[in-house]
Amino acid sequence: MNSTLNRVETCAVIPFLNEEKTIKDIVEKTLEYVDFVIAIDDGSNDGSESKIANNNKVILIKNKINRGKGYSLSLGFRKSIELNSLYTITLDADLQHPPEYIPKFFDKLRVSDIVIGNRMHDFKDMPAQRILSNKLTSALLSMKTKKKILDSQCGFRGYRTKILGSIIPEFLGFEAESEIIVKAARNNCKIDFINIPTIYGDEKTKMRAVQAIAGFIKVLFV
Ligand SMILES: Nc1nc2c(ncn2[C@@H]2O[C@H](COP(=O)(O)OP(=O)(O)OP(=O)(O)O)[C@@H](O)[C@H]2O)c(=O)[nH]1
Ligand SMILES: [Mg+2]
Repeated sequence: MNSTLNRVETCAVIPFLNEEKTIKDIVEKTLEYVDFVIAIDDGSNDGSESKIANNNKVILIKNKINRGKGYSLSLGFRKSIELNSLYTITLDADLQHPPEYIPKFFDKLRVSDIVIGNRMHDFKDMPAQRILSNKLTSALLSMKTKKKILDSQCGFRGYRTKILGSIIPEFLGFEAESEIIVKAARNNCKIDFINIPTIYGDEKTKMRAVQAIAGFIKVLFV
């Protein structure tokens, strides 16, 4: 069978947990730039899912219980592979990642395997502990991968779908985003960065510091 038949060009994977204020907006805005949105409801209990309008361009995957961002990303990646897409974008559901930047990711993906959003050129609005943790984790991952990693924790990314099979995360939580970088470097993927704005509003982080640090340390040893 010719694998170019029925090719979907672009998918966006949006994992979310209790984002009832923003999920409708982010899904609708993202659909302006991609063929399909794959939204993964990771055990939300605030009715987020019901805010997503019925649309045959939205594929909703539901975890009965909360499994973690890494686990949810892996489900989204598998679905995008199954759809035979060319490019896969990931973005957060809390409106920190403006969908109007998606075309810039596609442009860069013509010459890269993975494109990661970089916020570290603009940190006036970034909380101090995030500046510190992003700088530290990026420096450690740069040493581990021997590549210049500018913003290791940014979830706004673009991937050539054909490389996703080799970087699907095994870690379940936020540390999966670091694991992906390690696997990509190991598989000689071409990793690039594009500047995106740093946006922090009144949203509350769902990241738990102790869990995130412990997870990151484990990734350093894979
Ligand atoms: N699937 C899944 N997604 C989650 C989970 N926790 C958070 N998310 C989603 O992951 C995205 C990022 O979560 P945040 O809590 O904002 O984490 P962050 O952006 O890395 O941290 P901040 O810099 O503090 O904003 C959002 O879209 C959340 O809804 C989870 O347990 N499972
Ligand atoms: Mg956030």
